[in-house]
Amino acid sequence: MKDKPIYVTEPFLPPLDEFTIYLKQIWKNKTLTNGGLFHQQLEKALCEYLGVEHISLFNNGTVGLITALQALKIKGEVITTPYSFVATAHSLLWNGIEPVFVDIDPSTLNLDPSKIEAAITSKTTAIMPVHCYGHPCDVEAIQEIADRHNLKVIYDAAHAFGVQCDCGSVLKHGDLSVLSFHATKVFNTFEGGAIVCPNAETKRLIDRLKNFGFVDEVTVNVAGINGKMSEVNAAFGLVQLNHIDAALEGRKTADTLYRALLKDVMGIRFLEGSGERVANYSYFPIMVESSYPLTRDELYHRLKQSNIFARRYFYPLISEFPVYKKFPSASPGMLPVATKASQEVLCLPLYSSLPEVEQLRIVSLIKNI
Ligand code: T4K
Repeated sequence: MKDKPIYVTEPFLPPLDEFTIYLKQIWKNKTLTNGGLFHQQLEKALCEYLGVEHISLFNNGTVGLITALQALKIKGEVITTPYSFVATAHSLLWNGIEPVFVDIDPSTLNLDPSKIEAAITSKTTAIMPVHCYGHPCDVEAIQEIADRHNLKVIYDAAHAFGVQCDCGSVLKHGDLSVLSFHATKVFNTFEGGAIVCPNAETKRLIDRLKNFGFVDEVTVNVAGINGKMSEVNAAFGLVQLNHIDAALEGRKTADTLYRALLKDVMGIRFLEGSGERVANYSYFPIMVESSYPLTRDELYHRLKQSNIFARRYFYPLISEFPVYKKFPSASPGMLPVATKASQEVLCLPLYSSLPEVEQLRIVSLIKNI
């Protein structure tokens, strides 16, 4: 008999009866969406939990990214990383912006600040870095470059729920930060996302943009979109927030165990922990190097045969997809670190309810090749 399938992640589900209480309330109130009570409560609760001042909820992270670019009126070229989920660059194309791919830092797999300046042209208007796997970017170096060249910074913070840096929440950096609350994320609302805004005025603009541009019942002053989060999603977020610390603790335990078990395996390297900075343990990427007896893809398939569904996040690179290949900055020769990382990376299953016995099984498969 085959072992039970283990996926790269499993959504964190709080007790169902706690959610039912909220659903009954929705049935009673009959407000299903358009900024209802739970929407307002979740915005407030998230500001408190994350340590930020203004949040605008969205129906998913991708629409959040698209709207963030609209809010800042970004045009021309934007410098970004090829080592991310494709939604990062798609948000640029949907705004008619050319993505300019810049290589990543081998130790963090985030955009390498030392390579940014060489990619700036007269058309560059912004930088869109990603806090990949929840590891904070070098926010100070990026801001310094942005200030020097008068560029905006929009962080794709899809992986960075709850991540701290030396000066508090990493989400406070840049002009805007965009979170994803997709089912596969540390904190989820089934589908969902949010933009962290620096002030009330920007939040008001973004709130309008996500509601078709309505100022009031009869006034529309910008071409907005429908990016609203429903009451059901917001209610789920509120329930989940009550249990998020336990979920993060479960992830931390699993992360620690992997690190201990895999530390001396020849040819398997993993990223350093975030040190003093607080991580959220959202992924557990390993790099399968040439000294390991199998290639990354062979290991991926070998695990699959044993019903372990690890994932190659992020392979292929965004710059390798046909829709992006045409851009000059997509040339693999200019992206050696990202290319190597995408060929070596394998994200092992990591979630709060991952049983220790399954982790032991995964590690013994990796060790006993
Ligand atoms: N920026 C970055 C850096 C991102 O990583 C993402 C999304 C975005 C922007 C866009 O944010 P959103 O618009 O999505 O809010 C997944 C997610 O769909 C995507 O949200 C995520 N990043 C990306 C990294 O991963 P897939 O295609 O790999 O997901 P899928 O359906 O294969 O799920 C992976 C595993 O999770 C499944 O094998 C089983 C488990 N799973 C999944 C779902 C959906 C469940 O157990 N239950 C579920 O409901 O993209």
